Amino acid sequence: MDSNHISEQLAWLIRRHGVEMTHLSGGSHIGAVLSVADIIAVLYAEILHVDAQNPDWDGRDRFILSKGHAGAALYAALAECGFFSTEELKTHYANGSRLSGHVSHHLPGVDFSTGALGHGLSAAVGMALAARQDGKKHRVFAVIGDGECDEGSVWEAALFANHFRLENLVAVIDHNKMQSLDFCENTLELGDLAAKWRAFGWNTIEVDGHDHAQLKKAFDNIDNDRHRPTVVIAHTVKGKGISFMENDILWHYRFPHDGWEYDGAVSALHAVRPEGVVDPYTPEGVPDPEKPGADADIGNDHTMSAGYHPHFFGREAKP
Ligand SMILES: Cc1ncc(C[n+]2csc(CCOP(=O)(O)OP(=O)(O)O)c2C)c(N)n1
Ligand SMILES: [Mg+2]
Repeated sequence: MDSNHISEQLAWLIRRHGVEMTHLSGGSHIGAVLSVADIIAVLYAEILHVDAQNPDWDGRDRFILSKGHAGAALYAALAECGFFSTEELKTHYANGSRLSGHVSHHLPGVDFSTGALGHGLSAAVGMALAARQDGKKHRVFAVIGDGECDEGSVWEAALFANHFRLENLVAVIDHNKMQSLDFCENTLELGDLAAKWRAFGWNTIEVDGHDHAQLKKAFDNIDNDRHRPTVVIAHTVKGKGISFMENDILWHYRFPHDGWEYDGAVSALHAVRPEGVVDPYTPEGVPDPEKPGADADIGNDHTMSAGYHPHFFGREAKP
C-alpha cells in the first residue's frame, strides 16, 4: 500500500468521526473539521515523530491545532493513531468528557489547549525557540485558520520567528477563504497571504490542501531552505468532501441533524471511501435521502431541517 493511501484512509476516518461526533453531540464546526482533515491526516500518517505508547516522549515533534474549534479532527486522528480509544470519541462535548469542544491538553498527545484564536502560533514560536536553546532536534508544527490571521498576535509571532530564524518551526494555514460568519474577504481583507508571509521572511510554500502528495512534498522539503521558519499555505474548501456543506457558511456552526443531513453526509463519504477502510458506525452506509428542494419550508433555516424534530427529555416539543 503506498503511503498516500494510508493518509487518505486516515483523512476519511477523520471526516467520518467528525460527522458522527458533531451529530451525536450537537456540536459545531463540522465545516472546519472537513477543511483541515487532509492536513492533519498527512501530518499524523506521514510526518510527525510521535509515539502513542509514550505521548510525553521528550523527542517528539510538537503539534498545535491553533484553530482549536476543529478539535474533533485532532481527537479523531489521535484516537486512530492509538493515543486513546476511538470509543471515547463518542463523548465529545459531553459534560465531564476529556474531549471538550475545543482542544484540551488533558488528552494524551495534545501539547497545548486552544480555542481562543490567535495563541497557537505564539506558543509554537516559544516551543521552537526553547528547543533550539536546549539543543533539541524536534520540530514544532502549528495549524492556524485564515480567519485566525485577523488576530494581531499571529503577525507578532511571525515577526518573532523570522527574527530568531526558527527553522524548526512550521506553520500551516488552512486557507479555506471563510471564517465563522462570512468569507474572509468580507470580514477583513487578507489579500495575497503568500506575499505577506514572504515579506515577513518566511519560507513560503503554497499547496492544494486536499492533495496529499503536495502536502507531503511540502513537509518533506521544509529543511531544504535552512535558517527560516516555513509556512505551508494550504488552499482548502470549508466542508470539503460533503458537497452540500462545501463553501456554505451554515456548516460552521450547524451540526448534521437526524434525517437527510446526517444520512446525506454519511452517504457522501461512502461514495468516496478508500479501499480497506471500515466505517466504525454504519459499515453498510445509510440510505441516501433526497435533499429537500430550495422551495421546502426548511429552505434556509439555520436551526431546523426536515426530519429534525426537537425533543426535550423524550417528549415531543410543543409547536
Ligand atoms: C479570540 C477568538 N475570537 C473569536 C472566536 C470565535 N470563532 C470561532 S471559529 C471562528 C472563525 C475562525 O475562522 P478560521 O480561522 O478561518 O477557521 P475555519 O473554521 O475557517 O477553519 C471564530 C471567529 C474564537 N474562537 N476566538
Ligand atoms: Mg477559514
